[in-house]
Amino acid sequence: MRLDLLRGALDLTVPVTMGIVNVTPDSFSDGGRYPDPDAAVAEGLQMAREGAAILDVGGESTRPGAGPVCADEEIRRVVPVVRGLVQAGSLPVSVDTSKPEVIEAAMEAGAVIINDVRALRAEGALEAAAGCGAAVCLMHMQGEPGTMQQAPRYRDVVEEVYAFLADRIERSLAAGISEFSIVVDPGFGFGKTLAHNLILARNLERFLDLGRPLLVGVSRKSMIGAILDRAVDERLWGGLALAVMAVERGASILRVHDVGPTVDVIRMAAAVAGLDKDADKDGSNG
Ligand code: 7PM
Repeated sequence: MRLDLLRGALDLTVPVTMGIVNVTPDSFSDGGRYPDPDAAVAEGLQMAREGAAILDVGGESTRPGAGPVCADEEIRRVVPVVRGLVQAGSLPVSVDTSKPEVIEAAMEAGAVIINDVRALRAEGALEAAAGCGAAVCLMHMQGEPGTMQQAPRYRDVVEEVYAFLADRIERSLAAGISEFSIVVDPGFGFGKTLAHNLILARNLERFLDLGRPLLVGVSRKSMIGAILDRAVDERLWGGLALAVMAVERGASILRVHDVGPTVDVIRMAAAVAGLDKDADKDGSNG
């Protein structure tokens, strides 16, 4: 599988990691009002050295209960970090946003992928992404971040998420986005109970029928906390287990905080799954 970008393409024959670069208040250097773009850029470059294939910059907290951020504030947070990462070099940069103004500013600054937890449902977002030639990640979410975890309900979570993503693909194509520039994501934790998340993980292969690369974001999420009774900073191993299972079920992009460990896990899982042809041909002992 391949993902076409505005400049170049990303080979997804072997799954890759997308490193999470947060520029939200919880990641500010003073723990308060001012984001530190240099620190965020340094974090991103470290992830690049650890083997990330994409860096995902986010300025709007989608934390359950988080308040909204205006477009100007989001642009002030995100654009300096995108510029810094793009100037430093090699990796495609994606930006986590739903707002047309931010999509345009981010693409202008050199981003090539728009990762939207609202799947471009905001007024003008589809047109903005199509107009700038962005590749897009379309994610499923039930409700809005502030209230989505209050009472998630589905008749059939897999089929409802599938139908939603199929519809968002169709609308993206109609807006002029190339099919080869679309990624889909079932949106773990976004308006889902633990049971819903487990059913989605178990049935991840169903989403391959959409014909597009699958992105999975489970890194440090509450589904790991709920099963293992672990705090956020103790969820690495649970996340790595889920990474193995996601690769076995056909995921192409893993959105993670811990790039280095995830790269090792992907390489092992991909070698066994037969995705890494070089590993199969290797004549060395081992
Ligand atoms: C608080 C709660 C802070 C949740 C951050 C989050 C995804 C994403 C996020 C995902 C895609 C996190 C989430 N999650 N984009 N953005 N897929 N495509 O845990 O699963 O990172 S934010």
